[in-house]
Amino acid sequence: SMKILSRHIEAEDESVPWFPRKICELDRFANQILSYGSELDADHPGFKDKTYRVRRKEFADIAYNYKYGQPVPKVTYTDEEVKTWSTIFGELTKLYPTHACREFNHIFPLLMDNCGFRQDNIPQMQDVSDFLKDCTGFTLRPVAGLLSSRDFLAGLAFRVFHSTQYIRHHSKPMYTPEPDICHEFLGHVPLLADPSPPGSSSGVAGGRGYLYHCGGGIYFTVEEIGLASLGYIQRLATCYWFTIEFGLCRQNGVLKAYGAGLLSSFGELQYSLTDEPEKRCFDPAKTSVQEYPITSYQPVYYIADSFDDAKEKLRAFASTIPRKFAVRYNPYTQSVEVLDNK
Ligand code: NLE
Ligand code: FE2
Repeated sequence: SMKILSRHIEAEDESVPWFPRKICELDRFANQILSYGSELDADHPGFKDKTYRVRRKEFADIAYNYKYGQPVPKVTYTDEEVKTWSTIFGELTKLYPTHACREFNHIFPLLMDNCGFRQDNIPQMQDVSDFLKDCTGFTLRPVAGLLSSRDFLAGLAFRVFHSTQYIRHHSKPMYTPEPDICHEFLGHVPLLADPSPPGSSSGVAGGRGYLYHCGGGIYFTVEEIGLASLGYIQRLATCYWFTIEFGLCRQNGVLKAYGAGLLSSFGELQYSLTDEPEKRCFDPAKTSVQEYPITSYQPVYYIADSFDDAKEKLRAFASTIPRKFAVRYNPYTQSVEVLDNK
């Protein structure tokens, strides 16, 4: 059986990189943003737009300065930003009834009733975070751009979802390779709010929380942090990509989207359910090594038979990963405990 190591005894193996043990230690990720951040790449739609770049810098500064426990600063969105949101919100809400999985459609009206989801309003992050906290214990914290998979997944272990606060450039509402507030709020938030108890066998509900917390958070993140090999992080991140971000599922014999990257792009949401892209059965051993583009529609999607089935497969896969020590999350102290395997 396992015994808890004192917090003072560090994992001495230097091959295990640092990872957060306390929720406040997520503050250390703030300055570890990859590529985009406030420095936009040259082919980015906002690259030549001076005003947009300045605006992105403002959002980046909010995220850099944010510390655990503070309220997320309110943002007054410009008319142009609200217009972009409106276009996206309008197009997506036309598609959701036919294209989104049933759990998503069940939750969506609650967001409209409780946290300011409207076509003419970009919701405030703190309001959305408060609502999620009531539903599932998840909270949001602002992030300037892309975190590494390892950092992002580590946040999920604490039920903290790193969320961007800026909006995509107005010239390309249909699809963006970067996460933005539309992606976070319209794509991720609805299923993060799904309160069904873990282990419930009814669809995404339990399954989804599971993918995130036990799958994305615990089985998928915190345990793998004990691994020496970063190669595994890559595989776990790839499973995340093909489920949480771009997953399709079959409901009553009909294909539906549950991946956030689809649910926030009215271009790719439509495309994903046509015959054009290839569809394969979700199988972590194979899915985890699938290559994928990150700046265009996906050529291949993986279909989950049911969320319970996907969850079981993920769990079985995660248990095959060798690790040096196990960990568990203690919700009372919001900390990760390292367990000795002896
Ligand atoms: N392609 C998505 C969208 O346009 O909303 C964003 C994906 C972020 C991983
Ligand atoms: Fe995402």
